[in-house]
Amino acid sequence: MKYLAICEDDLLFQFMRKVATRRGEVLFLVQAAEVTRRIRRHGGSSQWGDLEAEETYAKCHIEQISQAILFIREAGLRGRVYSLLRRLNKKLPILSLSSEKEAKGDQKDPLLRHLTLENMFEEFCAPQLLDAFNRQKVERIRSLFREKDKINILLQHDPDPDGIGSALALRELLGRNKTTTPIVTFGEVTRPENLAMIRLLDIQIDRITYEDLHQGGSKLALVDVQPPYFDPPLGKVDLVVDHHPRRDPFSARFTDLRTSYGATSTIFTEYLRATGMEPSQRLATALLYGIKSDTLFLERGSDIADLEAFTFLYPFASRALVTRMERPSLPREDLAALGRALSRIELNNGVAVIHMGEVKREDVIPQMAEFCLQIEGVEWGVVSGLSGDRVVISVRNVGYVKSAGDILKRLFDEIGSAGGHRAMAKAVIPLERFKEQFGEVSEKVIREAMVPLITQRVEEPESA
Ligand SMILES: [Mn+2]
Repeated sequence: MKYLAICEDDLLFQFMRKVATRRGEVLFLVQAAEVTRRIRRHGGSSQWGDLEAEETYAKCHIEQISQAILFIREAGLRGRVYSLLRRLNKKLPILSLSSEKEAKGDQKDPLLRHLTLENMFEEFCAPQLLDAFNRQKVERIRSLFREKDKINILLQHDPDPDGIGSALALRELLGRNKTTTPIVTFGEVTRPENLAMIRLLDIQIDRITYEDLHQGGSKLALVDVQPPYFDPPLGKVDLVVDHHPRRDPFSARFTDLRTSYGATSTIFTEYLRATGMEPSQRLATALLYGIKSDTLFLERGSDIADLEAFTFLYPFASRALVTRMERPSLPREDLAALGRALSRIELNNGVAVIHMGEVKREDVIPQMAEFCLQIEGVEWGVVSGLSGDRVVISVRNVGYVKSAGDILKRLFDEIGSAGGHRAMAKAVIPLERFKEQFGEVSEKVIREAMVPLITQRVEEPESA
């Protein structure tokens, strides 16, 4: 493709420099020798001459030009140059850039297109403005912390990929490491995909207590969550970057809330871009996965910004790793236990109960519970296993039934820790306590304890 850009000065060249070199050859035809020299000095190709003279276009080999771009602000001159071009080449597509919506009299020419400066501004300048905005935010974030500060990056109770990716990015933007800037939570990562993510990307998430949070004057940064989420209150918060709506008021030294965004990782991707930082494969993969999982692959509540961030990250990220996170692998050591459990699976009222015995990796338990929901007729998956000296029970259901969290709490809260929500819950009980209460750990015991509660609770709405 060969373009001829006809302009009064080198402004268009400044705009088009990158596009020009990427899209093919652009010859800038201008009126003054000085402008031609300036363009050439910056690596562009340019000629000068009288824009209204036929021989100027002969010198430019107009017959070899595939498209002309007109950028002449003076309407009279623009009209005359357009007419001349059209006379010289009837088939030449012409793009006319002007501040007016459309010049009169040209509407009949199907090979003439108008683009207003307004549109150009949007195309060329809007990303720049956003970059400047983001750069300013990053400067502000960097100024919040002194070199000797320890910073805790706090995530919600069950950290998800968006929070984890954002935390990594914040640490990167600050040029810090996991010792001075740990990623912390009061809870723990439980979902198999998220466990796969931190394992595959080697991300450390530490459990912290309220007492330790501000210990030694540590600073506090919240990503993908806001202070009112926490109870008891957190005390002094230095930074909040999030995309959830602000439900309750809070104060922090720095806040960047973008509620139209589908993911906090999108905000951090923009920060990185604006500062010209190329993300490592690890960071790009984490952010990409954060955006992908928070927006259900750019469907739910996503914004054009999410799509742009995703597109930016994609070449840096590892698709193979993302695939492995989405389909967490089952450890070979635990396959035998799984196989045995599956072969004798029994269903009572849509409840599948499996006891896996000892497992090498605890996350196979929730993975298995989730898998149960794929079995025909199953509405509840209850899977238990022994991990060290703890009994771990994971429950999943199809969602429109009574709360899994409530049931586990009722059964096990006294002797261990139990909780979760409607569709997903977990209990962890010290083996000794479990034995004191139930005698032994077996499928039968767990089935007898749980199934009545589940079925009773499921039937409640009907009798009500
Ligand atoms: Mn999020």
